[in-house]
Amino acid sequence: MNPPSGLLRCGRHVLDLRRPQVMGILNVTPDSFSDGGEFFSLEAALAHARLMVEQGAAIIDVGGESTRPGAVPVAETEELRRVIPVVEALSAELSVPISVDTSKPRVMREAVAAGAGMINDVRALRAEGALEAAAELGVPVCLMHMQGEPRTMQAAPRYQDVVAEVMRFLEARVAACEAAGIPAERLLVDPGFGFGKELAHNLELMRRLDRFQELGLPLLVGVSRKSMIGGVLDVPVEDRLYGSIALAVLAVWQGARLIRCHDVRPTVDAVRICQAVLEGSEQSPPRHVS
Ligand code: 7PM
Repeated sequence: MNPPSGLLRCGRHVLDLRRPQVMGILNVTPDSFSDGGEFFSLEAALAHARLMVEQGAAIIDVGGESTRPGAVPVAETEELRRVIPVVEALSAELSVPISVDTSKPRVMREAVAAGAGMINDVRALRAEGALEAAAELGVPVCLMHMQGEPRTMQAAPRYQDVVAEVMRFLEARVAACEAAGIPAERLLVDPGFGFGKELAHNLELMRRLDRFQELGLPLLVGVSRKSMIGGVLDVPVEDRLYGSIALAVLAVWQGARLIRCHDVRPTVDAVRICQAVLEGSEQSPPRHVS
């Protein structure tokens, strides 16, 4: 893992993963943060990021490519146009690091130049030139498992043993990173809930999540509002908060160190309660009183 320290240097910030933390999601796709009409509002996106930090997010994940099942790829120039102004504005003002949710080497480079302190890649640096870019940039990288590509990944995902196969994939990507000059101390791993997985696969990954601790790297988990909650509860995306919290607790209980989510305040409370039980005491001071 990153012990001995548990501290991850993200550019000019340090992310403390000695205890589990929350990553707030900031989507900068055209369907988010409308200006009241059909245009994306930079101010609305910035205000939402500020709110998530006030609510206890330890890092903000900025993404301009929709990786939703069935989504079509976004052109590089369009992704840059969406992401870079937001990264630039946020990194200048926030007290927490920014991660950039991208698979494109040029977006990684320009985002880090604009102040991003981490790369979150759902393709685990498999794109042409991505390993080299990440090695050069020197920031931490989250390697996520996905079977297939977003456009088609939910068509017929198949596994013999989903946990073993996801583990083997992540081990191979960690090895590829090390060979490219990215030390393990700079890596996080993520089983990629919902990315080329059916409900039963997602449930099994969560049931056996503790196995991923064997990799010895900090584990990131993203389950917020995902279809596996809809699959169990049969509720639409706007009614998935309680299911998201339940999954976040199961993940932290089994060793996850970073929970990627939309609803930061309730997730931070749940993570802190879970951690208090794991530790036997609540050590951090109250965040808000009344
Ligand atoms: C629609 C459906 C839009 C799903 C966006 C999504 C993860 C991630 C995403 C994750 C890491 C979402 C996903 N999910 N990065 N990016 N891990 N590391 O639910 O699980 O946000 S996009």
